Amino acid sequence: MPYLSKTDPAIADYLTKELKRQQEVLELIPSENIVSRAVLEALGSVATNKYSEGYPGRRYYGGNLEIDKIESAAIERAKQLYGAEHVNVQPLSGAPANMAVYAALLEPGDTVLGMDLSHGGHLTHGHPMTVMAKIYNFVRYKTEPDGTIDLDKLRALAVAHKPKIVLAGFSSYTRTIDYAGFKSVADEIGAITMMDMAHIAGLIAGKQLENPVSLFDVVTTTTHKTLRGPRGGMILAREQYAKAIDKAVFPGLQGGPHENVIAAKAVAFQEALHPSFAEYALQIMKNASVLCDELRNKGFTIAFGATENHMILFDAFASKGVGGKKAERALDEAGITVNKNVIPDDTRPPLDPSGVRIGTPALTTRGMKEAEMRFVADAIDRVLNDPDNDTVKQTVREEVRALCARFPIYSGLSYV
Ligand code: DSN
Repeated sequence: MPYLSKTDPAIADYLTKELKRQQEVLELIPSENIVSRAVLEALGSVATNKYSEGYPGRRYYGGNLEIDKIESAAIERAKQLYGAEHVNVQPLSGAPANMAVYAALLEPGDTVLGMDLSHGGHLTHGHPMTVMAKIYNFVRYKTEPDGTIDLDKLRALAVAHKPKIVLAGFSSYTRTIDYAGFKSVADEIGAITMMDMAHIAGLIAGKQLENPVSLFDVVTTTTHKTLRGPRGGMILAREQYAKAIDKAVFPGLQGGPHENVIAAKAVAFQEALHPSFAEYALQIMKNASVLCDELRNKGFTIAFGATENHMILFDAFASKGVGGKKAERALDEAGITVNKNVIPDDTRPPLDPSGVRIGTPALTTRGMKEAEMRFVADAIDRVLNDPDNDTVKQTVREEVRALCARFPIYSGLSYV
């Protein structure tokens, strides 16, 4: 990239260092991944220059002939991937996608039944700090001590509060969801079913987890987690909700869509349609299962009891007497990137919670398998047994660097 380093050496330098960081650390944040060079190319393409308010064939700007083809390809590929009746690829990310669904299907004051944040739900599922919680009435369900969701308790809440939407989905829950059970609860009270599959969209596309699209009315997602596309959002819905959802996205909430991102979504969807993506999704889950077992064997307390997806949440404070904030920093210093996270009904503050959330999508993209997961569990254990010990962190750092060199990413990519 000779242009950037000439015109803006400061940004080129930051990007060079960020590239090196990504190449040399173990990326364990479960909502992050490593996109292909083709996705990067589409993101950095000339489509970034174009305004295209509206939808393919119905734009408020001229010059959208090719952009229409790009957005239509993204829509068609997503439909094929998930068997959806209607797809909107314009949401800028997951939160805007969820907001658009609420705006499309609810009136202010209507009730949504969603998952409590500390039990795995997302901020946009009703956390009191969000704007959505000021507009709509969120009632929140929790998980059981064994990590499951009790459908009888869900039903009791639904009957008592009559939500207009029953919302499944999560950002830190590690078990599977009984979609048929959720739907039967929603059907009993005539509610709309909505699933936020952001975390597991790639595992569903890769046919390793059940696809909620045919059963649920509306499904939202991001495109950058297990699905391994650009940062962005998407809504899949039954045809009967198509018009309302499209109107809520534009002009309801957003202006011009980011067509370079939509081009990159199309590229990622094509990659996910390839049979090799199913192998990738399967390996993500095998890796998570081994990592979880290894950590449990080393005495880590696993929240929700197990993992049935790509993600593991462990109680660092109960396991090692180390709070999430300190654990995150110590692991960072050892070249292992994780994020601190609340555990169910956490009594510690959100910025220094008890938990640490990890996942295997990025390591699996690098080609790492079960043997490498055993090393990762051991490295995490060594660091958290002695988080102030610089020698341990330095030793792990060197081992991590050597491991990453065996599984290179973005070879040849340069910003100078
Ligand atoms: N912030 C995302 C995550 O890390 O899971 C959810 O939106």
